Amino acid sequence: MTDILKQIISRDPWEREYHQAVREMVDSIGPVLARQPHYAAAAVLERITEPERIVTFRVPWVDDRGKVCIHRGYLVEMNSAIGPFKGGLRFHPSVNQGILKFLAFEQVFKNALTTLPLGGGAGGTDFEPKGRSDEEVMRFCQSFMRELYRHLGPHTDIPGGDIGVGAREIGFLFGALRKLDNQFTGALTGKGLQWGGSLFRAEAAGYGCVYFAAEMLMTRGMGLADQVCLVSGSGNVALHTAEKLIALGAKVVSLSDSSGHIYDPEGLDAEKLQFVKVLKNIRRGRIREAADRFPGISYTAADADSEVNPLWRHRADCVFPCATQNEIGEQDAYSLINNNIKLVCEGANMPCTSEAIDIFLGKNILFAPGKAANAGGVAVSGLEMVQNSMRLSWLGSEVDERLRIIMRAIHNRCLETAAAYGTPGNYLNGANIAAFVRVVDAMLDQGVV
Ligand code: NDP
Ligand code: 2IT
Repeated sequence: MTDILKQIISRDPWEREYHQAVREMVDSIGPVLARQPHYAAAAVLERITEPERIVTFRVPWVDDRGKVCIHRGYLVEMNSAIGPFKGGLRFHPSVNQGILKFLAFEQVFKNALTTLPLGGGAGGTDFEPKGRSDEEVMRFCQSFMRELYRHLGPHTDIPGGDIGVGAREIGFLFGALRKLDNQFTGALTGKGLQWGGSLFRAEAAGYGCVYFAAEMLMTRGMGLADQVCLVSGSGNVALHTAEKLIALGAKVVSLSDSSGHIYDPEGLDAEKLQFVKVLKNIRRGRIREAADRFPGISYTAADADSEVNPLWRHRADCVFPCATQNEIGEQDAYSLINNNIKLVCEGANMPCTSEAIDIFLGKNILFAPGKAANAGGVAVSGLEMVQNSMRLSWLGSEVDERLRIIMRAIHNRCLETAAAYGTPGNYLNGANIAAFVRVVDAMLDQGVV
């Protein structure tokens, strides 16, 4: 194990997801450190793995029954060498400092790949919006923002959405921020279209992920039409990934939530997808209800004791994990390989374990790491910031075209960098190295700060 990993693990032994994210980066950048001896002399790894700032704070609020509830809020400001801190806010009971450090670390490099001037961060809380009334979510968001607002600003830190933070939460957070700041600065992204949001921001992570997959398939003379696709999750990223796949003629046979998955051998169509969108975004129901509604769809409950997640047992050509971290483990990867998959494109952040990735790369499967494949979300957040600065809104077609250009540029950058460092076709190394070099060079230009 490298010295930097030993140091990180001994300092914060419980931050497993953070160790995993750092290990994945360190495993890729050996050739860079060998070619650039001044990096090690300048202690770049020690510097880049230590957040610039972490804030933790109490979030007190009162639920609908009058009970006082206390949650913990976090803001991890990881690196602002190439721009103000930017990353998602996650509201989920599993949130802790290690998870947000992993997300913020990934975000630093993802944002560097977009070519936009965005630093990296992440924030969130262990509050669970699921099952709460709109009024409870509003009171929680207002309390959360009462502390967070002092750290935000259009040139300082501009959070966006992530798990558990969608249009509703961004609305309540923005209302609170505007009231506290007494300014309409747009220091949150994912805003509503009538109050500073960008067309295609909601779609961007999912659509961008599919654009990336299409580019990868093209390198092997294939397209997405008729490819059988497994998609996990049924949130923002999953549903827009499915939507674009269907639009491009692929056959999407699954969606999931943390309780289980649905399987549709015929492939979801626009009507079924629309049902799921309303179910998840408006009725806030569970994915199981899609199987109750459509006779051709079956539902299988998640099974924590099973070695292989039943979702990853289905036959498919392309796999889009779009739910959460570490949802594809070693045995899941073997199951997918045995079913002859061709491509794994990470819509979520770090959904594949290191063991699973090694299996995919060992079998020469097209594998796209999340920091490249799902960068479309934050890229369009960056475009939302540009539109806010100019006080105008671009047409949807304009934003979508920029998204396509950005995803193609990231794809090509990954491929070129992978080849330049002796691992042609390895998108993981390409993404990690290209992003690392951009951030580190900016840090070195700016001295020891
Ligand atoms: P949402 O909250 O919209 O959806 C999350 C989905 O994942 C839900 O279906 C949820 O099911 C499921 N899920 C959450 N936690 C778990 C878990 N522990 N086990 C199984 N399923 C789970 O989030 P997003 O779609 O925004 O985010 C999904 C992933 O994409 C995350 O990794 C996020 O970091 C990443 N991402 C998000 C971007 C964005 O712009 N929103 C951009 C780029 C990446 P349930 O309802 O049961 O919890
Ligand atoms: O993981 C991610 O890139 C996000 N959750 C989006 C962050 C953002 O600021 O739009």
